Amino acid sequence: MENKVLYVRLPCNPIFPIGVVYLSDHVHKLFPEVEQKIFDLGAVPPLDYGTALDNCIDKFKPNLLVFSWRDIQIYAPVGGRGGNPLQNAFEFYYAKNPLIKLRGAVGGLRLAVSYYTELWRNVGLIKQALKKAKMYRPETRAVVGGGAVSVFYEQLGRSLPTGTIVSVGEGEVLLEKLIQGEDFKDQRCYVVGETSPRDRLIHEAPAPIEKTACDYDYINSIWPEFVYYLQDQDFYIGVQTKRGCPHNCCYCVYTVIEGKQVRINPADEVVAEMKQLYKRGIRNFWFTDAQFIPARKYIDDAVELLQKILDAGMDDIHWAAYIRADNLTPQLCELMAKTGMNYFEIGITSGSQELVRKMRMGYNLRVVLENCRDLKAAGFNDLVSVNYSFNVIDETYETIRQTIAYHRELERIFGADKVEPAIFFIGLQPHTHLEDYAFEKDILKPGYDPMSLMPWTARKLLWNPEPLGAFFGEVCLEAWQRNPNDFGREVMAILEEKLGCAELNEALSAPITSKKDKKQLVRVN
Ligand code: B12
Ligand code: SF4
Repeated sequence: MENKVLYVRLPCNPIFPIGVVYLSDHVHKLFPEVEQKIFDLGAVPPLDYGTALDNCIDKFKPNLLVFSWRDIQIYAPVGGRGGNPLQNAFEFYYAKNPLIKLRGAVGGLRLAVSYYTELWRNVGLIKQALKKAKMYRPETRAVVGGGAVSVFYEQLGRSLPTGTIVSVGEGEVLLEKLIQGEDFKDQRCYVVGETSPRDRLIHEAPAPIEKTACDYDYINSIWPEFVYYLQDQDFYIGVQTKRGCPHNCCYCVYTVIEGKQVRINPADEVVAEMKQLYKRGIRNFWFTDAQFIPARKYIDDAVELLQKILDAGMDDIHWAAYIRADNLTPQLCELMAKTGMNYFEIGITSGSQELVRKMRMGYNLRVVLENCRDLKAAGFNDLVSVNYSFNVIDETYETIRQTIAYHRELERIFGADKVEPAIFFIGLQPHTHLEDYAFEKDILKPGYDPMSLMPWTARKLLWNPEPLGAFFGEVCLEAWQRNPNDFGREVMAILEEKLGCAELNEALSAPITSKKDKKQLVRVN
């Protein structure tokens, strides 16, 4: 019997399901005879998930179920699906007022319930779909992948049905092999109940495939609900321009999952893909790369792409991306402004060069400032989100003062209303340098469950260790109390009131003082 592939994007906030779109496009280009369908639970009301999925399987009768699971970790300084997770956790851990502590406990409990409910619900949907599909085609297989699965592949396998294939990273080649009925053991995956994840599976390099423009006419034919995402004029549709990141930031696992080898999608193909969306009325694009300009050697590729976007006549678009602002030139800045970049996120994590070095981020903060000045001079006048994560490694009152000095300088460059400090606390992820550090410092023991939301584990995973943990806890609580709608700026203001602000030059210099520092630097290089 012929192969029929059903892509199920598991429930998610309304983010364009670019992962399943690219996978189905890839499969179609290789096997045009294979019938495919995309079913996006992100566009279905929660009460209808089960019935809608059953109906879809009844009609389509697939023999390969491809489940895409995007996100699991919910710690963010913003309202999440079950409330504001960071606020609840901090109220519970740090509030002195017993009523606020109680509110945090109740909120935290609500959150934990919603977190575990979501996990169980997604696993339940996978089981339900597999059972249903097997009624029509007993040979049906389920394969799960996506961002969340790539991070938590070892843990998620425990609750999935026997025989489910759990995939890490890009899924194109694995799907090719499954469709051809070939052996797929060499792929970055394992089969629940049959094989265990290989040691260092996550560190294996992804397959070097060259991406071509996604064929959106075809996508529309297998996913009629696609138009749902075209209706909202403010919506940013994902377009990937490259894969991989050569950096080593201590808390990031994506440099491993996507690999350190940067693979550029040809600019003509990216533009051809954007043009199809443009013709359908899309004017907002999110370049979903881990980093849009991962290193200086990719500046020319970014220039080529942006120039080709202009040449294609798409001069009324907006775009956003994660930008390593240490890799800009005046020419690139000009193109960025001209092509309509109206939002970007810089993840410098700290404004102290010394800490940036210790966290292995590879940023030169002085260069970032110079480039930001170029960007402003080129006419960029929109919003910049600067991601800070306090208290990652060796934070002191002095390094906090330096971060404030750095942030104030960014405000002088772009305007205080244009620079949004996004205060994140790192959610510890497996297979990162930070996890090794936590083992070394005895903060976590090998074998801990990185997905646990039990208060005693979550307290360690939501990275805010003592001696400064309680201090940051109190600062954040005060910020939520004073101005919950402008949390990041309020945190900066309170920190400055309490600690003052360093000289900018202190923030930008990172003296190597000890042997230990030197050793660390060698390891970074
Ligand atoms: C760009 C991005 C964003 C942008 C998205 C913009 C947009 N309009 O698309 C923004 C900034 C908005 C964002 C926000 C968030 N993000 Co984000 N984001 C990313 C990033 C960098 C790229 C995602 C992407 O689109 N990649 C390109 C597409 C093509 O790849 P893909 O979807 O992963 O699909 C490929 C593979 O995963 C695989 N695959 C996918 N599905 C399947 C299924 C099967 C069966 C198989 C075999 C393979 C497979 O094949 C696909 C093609 O190669 C990733 C990290 C990363 N480098 O991937 C984090 C990431 C997805 N984000 C993450 C998170 C947590 C969030 C937030 C929830 C953060 C927060 N706490 O607020 C928010 C909220 C998102 C929401 N749902 O509301 C996590 C999710 C995992 C987790 N820890 O739970 C990631 C993985 C980062 C991380 N390391 O933790 N994000
Ligand atoms: S630059 Fe970004 S994607 Fe690359 S390793 Fe650092 S945090 Fe990860």
